[in-house]
Amino acid sequence: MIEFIQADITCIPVDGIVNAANDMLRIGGGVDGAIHRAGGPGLREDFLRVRAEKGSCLVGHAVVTVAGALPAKFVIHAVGPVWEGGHKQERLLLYQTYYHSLQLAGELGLKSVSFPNISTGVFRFPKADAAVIAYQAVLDYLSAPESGIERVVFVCFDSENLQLYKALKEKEEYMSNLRRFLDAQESYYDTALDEIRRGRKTSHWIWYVFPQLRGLGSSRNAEYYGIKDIQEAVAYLSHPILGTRLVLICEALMGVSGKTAFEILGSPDDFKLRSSMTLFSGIPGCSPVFNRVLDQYFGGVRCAYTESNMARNH
Ligand code: AR6
Repeated sequence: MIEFIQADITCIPVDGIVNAANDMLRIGGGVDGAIHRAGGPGLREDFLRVRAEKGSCLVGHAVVTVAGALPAKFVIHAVGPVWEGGHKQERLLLYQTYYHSLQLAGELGLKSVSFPNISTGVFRFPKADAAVIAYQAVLDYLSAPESGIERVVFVCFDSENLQLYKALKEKEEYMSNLRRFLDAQESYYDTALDEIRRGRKTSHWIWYVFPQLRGLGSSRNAEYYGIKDIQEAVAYLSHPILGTRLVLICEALMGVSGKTAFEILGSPDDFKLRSSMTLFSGIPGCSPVFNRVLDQYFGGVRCAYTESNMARNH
């Protein structure tokens, strides 16, 4: 279960409180300062022990201490990324910060975990982006088979963050259905990228690496991996792992020279690529690479089925 409230995180009883720490494990201000003040000497002593032992913590990862006087068993000190404009993998790193914190909590056997809005204070991560990433990471983790966590609470300090999380609740169904792509790509994405880089697809992964609108094909895979509508396509592109990977493999396609889509992918996968690019190039604010693929491989001609169905369910 996912909850969101506006409160001081040090006052909410849970098994594990996640803290927004820094890579040098220096005790800072913001929520970090509040957690250390409320945790008192018990937390401080354990934190200094962990810092002496580890020295630092990588961005996207976390260290664990006892919680001292806080209403919790443990504090998970997670290091989010500093926002530097969005081109230094900040989105992926923030996703990993949440995901790794939950993995640690799961390993400790915790049932309930609270999060502040990591990186959105001194580290300047845009709040709306950060909320989508945090929510997606939690949904992905909770739907993983190894998850034993029953309750995640996003503790927002300000009302702006609270409103952002409330709005995401309505998109939860779309965001949680993306797990099917993560599972499939875990085994096949690297192979797919490698085949594209070598200019010849030799195995079967088209449905979940270049997703298309549902209804285009009638096979089990086409149905299962079919994108339901534009909202699901938007959620797919906003996913820090799935969206990044789609752009990356399209860039790899653009790096293949002197071959047609048919020569690289065969048929009908060349048409599936065109449908996928038609779908994703229609999402506002998307990467320009999808249109470039359409131009280079299809002379700019788009998939008519996809276009008309996108118009219908928009
Ligand atoms: N409870 C819940 N949320 C809080 C609280 C609180 N008591 N206090 C602040 N927030 P920040 P960062 C919110 O700056 O951006 C520290 O110095 C706050 O409104 O605490 O990840 C560390 O040592 C904001 O939305 O963390 C690092 O060096 C959110 O917590 C650095 O700051 C995060 O703001 C980490 O920066």
